[in-house]
Amino acid sequence: MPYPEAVRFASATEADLQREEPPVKKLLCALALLAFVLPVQGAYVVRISDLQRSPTPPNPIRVAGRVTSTSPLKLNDGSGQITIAGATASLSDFLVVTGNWNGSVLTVTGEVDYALPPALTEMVYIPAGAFLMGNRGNEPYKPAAELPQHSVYLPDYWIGKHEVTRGEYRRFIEAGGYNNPAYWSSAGWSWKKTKTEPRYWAADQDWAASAGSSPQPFTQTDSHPVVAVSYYEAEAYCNWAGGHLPTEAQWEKAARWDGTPRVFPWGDVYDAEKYNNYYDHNAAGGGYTRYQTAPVGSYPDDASPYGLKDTAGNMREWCQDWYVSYPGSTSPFDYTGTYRVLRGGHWAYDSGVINMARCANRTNLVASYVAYTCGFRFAR
Ligand SMILES: [Ca+2]
Ligand SMILES: [Ca+2]
Repeated sequence: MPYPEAVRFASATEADLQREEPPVKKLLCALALLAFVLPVQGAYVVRISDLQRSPTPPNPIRVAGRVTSTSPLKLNDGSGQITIAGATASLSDFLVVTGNWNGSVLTVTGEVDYALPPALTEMVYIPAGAFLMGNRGNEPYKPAAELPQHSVYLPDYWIGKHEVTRGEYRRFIEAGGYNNPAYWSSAGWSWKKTKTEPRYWAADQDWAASAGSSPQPFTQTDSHPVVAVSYYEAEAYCNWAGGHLPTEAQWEKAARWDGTPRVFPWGDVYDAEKYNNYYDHNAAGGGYTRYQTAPVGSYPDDASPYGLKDTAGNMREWCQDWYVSYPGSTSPFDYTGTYRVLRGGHWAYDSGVINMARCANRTNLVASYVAYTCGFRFAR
């Protein structure tokens, strides 16, 4: 086994791993995703995307990637995808397989390793089951894009309790992931070009001054959310960390479901003081100086029934879906290939502040969009 900490998901909970792993071990685990670029005895280790450029490596070869389809089995490493024969796995499993490549299919001949390093962040387990997605119809705003409310069944999954922090994103950068095309989609890699870090990465910022107001300088710590990441930068981090962006359905269920859907994470009544937005006066969010993010989890009331923090405010969050109307919509639309969805409100001024804090709210942007209101959450 090339992966000292290879973990089959069912054998340990994320919480167990978080509790029991000493920091050095956790670091080793985080680096496990990088291990497949190192030679493994008896098989050439090949990046999936390289199979398109160099289609006939000597067999057997060893590849790693995430399962994006189970029938046929397809592995994706963030920049390429191949079909696998002779093995089965579940959607989103991270696999390392050894086999023979014939130019279009890899037939597994060796063992199948499941390798998921512990997440860098605390993860919340959401059990399988159906929930009601979309606007309840009696909410203070009823955009057509949120209708109709409909039942969605989701298999169980894990989602970050917090938005991804600067400290976590720094690990990705320092491990070389930001500059490794293996973790980027081809569109993301061509967008990134020479960038070496997200915009507004410097700790000291003054977004009030840059917006033409009186200065309101503040310092972003490692506990503050990473800001101004494009969809591509969020996606690459998730690939490196062995997971993915939440789907809209995963995000919404975790943000509001309590047997019935809440309008806001804390309940049905709006309160600007419960979450980090432009009008609250919580000291963690700057008090009366409005132009700043807050360390994740600073607002105890911005908590969903499952325990997720900051789904109403702080950063709005990229989801992996294209922006498409719900089944049965009377105003159908389909922005597949154009707009990605974001969920939740954010810290900055927006005239739709109450509207955006609702769990059913959907906003959308092109994947390359960079703004200091946009962050993300990690799921697997
Ligand atoms: Ca605020
Ligand atoms: Ca948020």
